Amino acid sequence: MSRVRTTCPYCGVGCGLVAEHLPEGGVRVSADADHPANLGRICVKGAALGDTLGLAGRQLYPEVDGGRVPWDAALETAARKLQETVREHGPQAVAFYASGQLLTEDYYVANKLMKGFIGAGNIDTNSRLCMASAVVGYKRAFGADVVPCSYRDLEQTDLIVLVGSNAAWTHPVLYQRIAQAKQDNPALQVVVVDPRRTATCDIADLHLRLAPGSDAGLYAGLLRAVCEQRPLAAAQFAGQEAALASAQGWSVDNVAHYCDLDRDVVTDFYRRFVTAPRAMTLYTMGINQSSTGSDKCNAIINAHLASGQIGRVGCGPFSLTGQPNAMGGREVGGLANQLACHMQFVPQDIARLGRFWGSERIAATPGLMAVELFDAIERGEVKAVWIMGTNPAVSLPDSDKVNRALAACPLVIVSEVSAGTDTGRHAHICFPALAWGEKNGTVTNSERRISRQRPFMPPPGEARADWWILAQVARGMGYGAAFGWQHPHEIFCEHAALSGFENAGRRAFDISGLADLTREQYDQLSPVQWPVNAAHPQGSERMLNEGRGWGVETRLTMVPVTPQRYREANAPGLVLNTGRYRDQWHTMTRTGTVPRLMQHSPLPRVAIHPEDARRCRVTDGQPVKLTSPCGTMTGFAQLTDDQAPGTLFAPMHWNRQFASESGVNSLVAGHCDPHSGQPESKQTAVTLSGWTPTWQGWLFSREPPALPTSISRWRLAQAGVTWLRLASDTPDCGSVQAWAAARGWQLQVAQGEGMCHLLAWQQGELQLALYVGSRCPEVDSDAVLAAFAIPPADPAARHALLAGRAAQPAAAAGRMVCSCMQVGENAIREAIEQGCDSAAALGRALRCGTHCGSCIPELRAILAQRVRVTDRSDQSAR
Ligand SMILES: Nc1nc2c(c(=O)[nH]1)N[C@H]1C(S)=C(S)[C@@H](COP(=O)(O)OP(=O)(O)OC[C@H]3O[C@@H](n4cnc5c(=O)[nH]c(N)nc54)[C@H](O)[C@@H]3O)O[C@H]1N2
Ligand SMILES: Nc1nc2c(c(=O)[nH]1)N[C@H]1C(S)=C(S)[C@@H](COP(=O)(O)OP(=O)(O)OC[C@H]3O[C@@H](n4cnc5c(=O)[nH]c(N)nc54)[C@H](O)[C@@H]3O)O[C@H]1N2
Ligand code: SF4
Ligand SMILES: [Mo]
Repeated sequence: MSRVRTTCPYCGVGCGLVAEHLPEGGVRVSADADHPANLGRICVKGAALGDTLGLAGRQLYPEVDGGRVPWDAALETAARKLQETVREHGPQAVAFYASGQLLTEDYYVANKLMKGFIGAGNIDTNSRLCMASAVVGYKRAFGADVVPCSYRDLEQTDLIVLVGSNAAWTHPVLYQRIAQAKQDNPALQVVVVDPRRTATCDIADLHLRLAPGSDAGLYAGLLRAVCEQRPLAAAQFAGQEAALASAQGWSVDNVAHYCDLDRDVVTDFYRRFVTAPRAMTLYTMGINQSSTGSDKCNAIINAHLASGQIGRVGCGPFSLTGQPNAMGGREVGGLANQLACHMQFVPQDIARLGRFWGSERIAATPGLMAVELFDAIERGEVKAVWIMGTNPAVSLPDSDKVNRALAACPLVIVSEVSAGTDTGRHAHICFPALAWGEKNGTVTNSERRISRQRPFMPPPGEARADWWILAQVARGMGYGAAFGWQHPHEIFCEHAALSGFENAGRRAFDISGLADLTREQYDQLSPVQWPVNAAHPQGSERMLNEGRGWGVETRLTMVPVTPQRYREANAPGLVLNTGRYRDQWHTMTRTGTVPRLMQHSPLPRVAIHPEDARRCRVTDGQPVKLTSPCGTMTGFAQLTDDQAPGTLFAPMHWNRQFASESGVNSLVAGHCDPHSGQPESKQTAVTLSGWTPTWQGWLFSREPPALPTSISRWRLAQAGVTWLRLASDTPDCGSVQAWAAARGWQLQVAQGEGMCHLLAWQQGELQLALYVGSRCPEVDSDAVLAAFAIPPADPAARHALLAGRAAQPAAAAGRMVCSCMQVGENAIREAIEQGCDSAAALGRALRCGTHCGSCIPELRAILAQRVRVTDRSDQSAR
């Protein structure tokens, strides 16, 4: 049984994992106890990686115009068409749109081809939607994109402020580290700043439930509070006077008003920060995804600079990266407004890069950033786009427009691991890429730590590494000499050499210490934090030591900030916040097909405060429609006071393969930050209305059914059986019945006032089961799914199945809470009834929460509800 140490392909925590082939087949994925990012921890998505390795749904061979072609033909077509576009319309008519899920080696090659040889700046990345504002924040403050902190700081601090981060679900292993640190040191305080009450609040000493988009006001007030306590010496930082002046008006009263917080809560937060010996702010999408995200980042950094909470152990403004290699993208120059290895669009750097790459065609000006890029495609200015490792048809704002732009673009090339994605459907040329477990290279996590992703599976079908595909096309375009690598190790060494090339301490990103690795050393590379160079041969845990700059020419800078909430703050309607579910990854192309990961939140829910629901006459679980000037989406109402009145939350995940109209980005306008180009994905003004479809219900089918577009549908994951939630305003559901009848299947129908149940049989095997009504019928889905494998034996059992029940009903599991140990809400409530009074007790009784621990906040929430109910019944007894 071979064991391969590798790195997780999901979030930017960058956990070390161990993959083992099991003798009975399959792969077990577990935590690497020795990796410094996770020290033996793992989360539910990481633990379920073994279930994502199947080849169903994979893109396994190259295609041109929808037909399978040999590799040579696909590569030749791509190279020729790109060359033609450049020849006829110039290099600016070509663009690449890449991803923080590519390996550093892939990314380096993509950037080199576009900026070095095609000669335009037009390579941007989904990281534009993710951490572009964080990059601007760091560059303005430190003169370079330098993350000053390390995960080890989390165990050596006194205060952790999580701002706009739901780490319990999105950086689960870091969250577990914080939870453990707090258990080991009860003096460690945790503050959560988020307009929603989230699972992350479970360990919070204080939750600031501020008004959406008001964070810059909160931090401007903090800067003022810090300086009142500890005035700054004159000219300690560049820009200091202007920054302090901009914070002057932010008294506690003004902050409380602006952020819609209690005065006492604001004072409490400021007191904790000002008195903490060591403090960290961890921030993610609630800050970055804003039309003023860069300023919000600098508002946070300003407070850290002024308080001296920076460049020391346990201190600092720490931007957590989302994707496994968002950081690698920043290093290789994957963003359109930077050059490779932290070089800038300035004459010296352009010339330097030309010398190193041996090219006279280096892009002279920044290229188009993501949202602008797709606008330029729509206008017909960009005529050829190569999309790799990202699904912009789902994830970019104003996605209906993005789809229109791609549909009209003369040349769309897509490198993908999944077949038939929403973006892939627009492709003229489709390249099959290697997936996690097959590909080979490096990634960099949030704390600048470079780790190896190592292959443990053979390449399937004709899939090839992204770097290889790019290099072949580059050769086809005539740039062969610069793209001649045989192995990712050679690319990595070139990248490392470039980072040190004529650097002399002027560029923070320097891994020249790794430029001479042998293939064997590269294969064995231990996780290491950059910079790695002659001065720091073992890497660097922390940058900006003692609050000084990171290199020879840096001066730390404070940036004046004028707080602004969000672009549509004055538009009528409710404000829609969007983000992540615990068990799904982005546009679901990989996690959506894993039943275990689908159980926690099988449908896209729109979280609504009960007051708003009452006003809009929406009931819990009801289908709802959201509308904005850009488009519409449908989801299912989830009434909860975790949501503040006036606000909604919907997941970003659902694509068109999983739902006919549940993409949130159909609603989101592409308002971008003027400095970073990052779109405001967190605040969109929308109107909400309840939808009472004429009929709705469930369809289970062995064969994917052909349904008319008038029926809205949501797919739930189940291997072998298509399982759909349906809703429609068409008069009846006759089209499904007609479809089944046309196949000559034997139909068993129960029809009544406002309901129709239908089973279709062929030679004793269940082919299809439909349960619909004017209200959504309750159906025991486990029983129905089981009947596809083992048909019910007797008429009574068939009758029960027609009613949507099992012949002998088993105890229903209820909503799945612990995906790892498969423990549902009903069993948890039962165990609480029996006396379990803590998450630990539940773990002992049912094993829930004992594997990855991601569900512990929910276990505690169910326990807390139970306590509240008991309190209330005690009171009524009195
Ligand atoms: N399970 C899971 N984990 C993931 C991912 C995934 O798809 N699924 N994706 C990864 C990626 S790429 C990323 S970028 C990260 C994102 O990680 P996070 O940023 O933690 O995730 P989000 O859910 O996008 O948003 C975080 C929080 O911002 C809050 N927020 C919204 N508006 C505001 C505001 O105005 N102020 C403040 N303070 N907060 C606000 C939201 O309510 C939400 O709770 O997750 C990574 N991890
Ligand atoms: N409304 C709203 N929109 C958002 C966000 C939000 O919070 N709200 N968050 C934004 C953020 S932070 C992010 S990071 C983006 C993410 O958005 P996307 O990047 O569009 O999401 P993914 O589903 O991860 O898309 C990655 C695609 O690459 C494929 N893939 C995986 N590995 C490889 C590989 O090695 N090679 C190749 N060639 N392909 C591969 C996958 O099958 C998948 O189709 O979404 C952004 N959009
Ligand atoms: S925390 Fe992130 S990196 Fe670690 S196992 Fe989970 S998804 Fe993977
Ligand atoms: Mo992200």
